[in-house]
Amino acid sequence: MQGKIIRIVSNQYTIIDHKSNRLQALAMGKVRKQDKPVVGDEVDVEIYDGRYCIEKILPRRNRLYRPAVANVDQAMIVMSAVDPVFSNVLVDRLVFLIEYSDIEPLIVVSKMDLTSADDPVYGYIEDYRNSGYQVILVGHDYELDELKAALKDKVTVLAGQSGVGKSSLLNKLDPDFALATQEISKALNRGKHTTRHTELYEVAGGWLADTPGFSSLDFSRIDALTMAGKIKDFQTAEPCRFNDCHHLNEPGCAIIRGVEEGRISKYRYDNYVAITELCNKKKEWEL
Ligand SMILES: Nc1nc2c(ncn2[C@@H]2O[C@H](COP(=O)(O)OP(=O)(O)OP(=O)(O)O)[C@@H](O)[C@H]2O)c(=O)[nH]1
Ligand SMILES: [Mg+2]
Ligand SMILES: [Zn+2]
Repeated sequence: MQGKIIRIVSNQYTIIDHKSNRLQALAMGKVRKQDKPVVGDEVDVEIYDGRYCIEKILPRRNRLYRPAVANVDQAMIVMSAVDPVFSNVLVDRLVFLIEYSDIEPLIVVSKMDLTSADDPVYGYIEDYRNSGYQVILVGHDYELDELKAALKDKVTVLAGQSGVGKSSLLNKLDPDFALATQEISKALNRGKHTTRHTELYEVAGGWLADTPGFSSLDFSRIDALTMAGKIKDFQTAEPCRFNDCHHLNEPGCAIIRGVEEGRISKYRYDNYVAITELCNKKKEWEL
């Protein structure tokens, strides 16, 4: 049978099958030797001697290392409208890293209750929507229906700087989830050996990783050309005729023309240019 790993504690794997049954399994030695299973992995499970055993990891669509999660559908970027003030630079750093990892970004703007009608955040929200990103607004007295619909049936990781309201949002989405993650961080802080523990929690009919990701914002191992190829608005614009174009100052570049003609946002293009300076500093395998 097949299922998804949602929790790993040493060699004990909690797997949920397609009928939402939870079962406890062990990993066969050969599976652990290849590439250790991580939460989010889809696996084949067999019964040996009356015990469930993971026989095989199915091919991964993508994989994150911090937190270790496979087959991630989307990363929810939480950015507050104010306090701290909305930063398109930070949003784009996250968006570009997330798209580079073959994961769909979902932008959630929090603390919208603290904005007045003329807040510049409304312009940014429109720009990101025009660029092809889903942007959901939340705050005190905001309905969470749209966010819940976006989380349903998806594996989601969280991203966003401190103080933007990630915990408050989770607490509102599902008080049980917030409690569960609090208990875990307490338990982990108690011992000296704070083992890394990532778990997928069922929230709004989907799966949410309990540890936020993309906190390092390190572009040094990222190939700028590959990154450019995955940025949403760089793809929807008429494609660049140079397949090795970095879209920086190449004459005849379609992206630069898109910026000049207003189809691609100037500040988002500038964010891209600034980030390319941080790329390709280290080889993928260097530590
Ligand atoms: N007005 C308003 N305040 C909010 C909202 N969401 C969060 N806050 C406040 O913002 C502060 C930070 O919220 P947290 O949920 O702790 O932020 P966090 O992203 O979890 O921060 P870290 O755990 O440090 O990463 C708290 O004082 C919250 O009460 C909101 O939608 N509206
Ligand atoms: Mg928090
Ligand atoms: Zn180009």
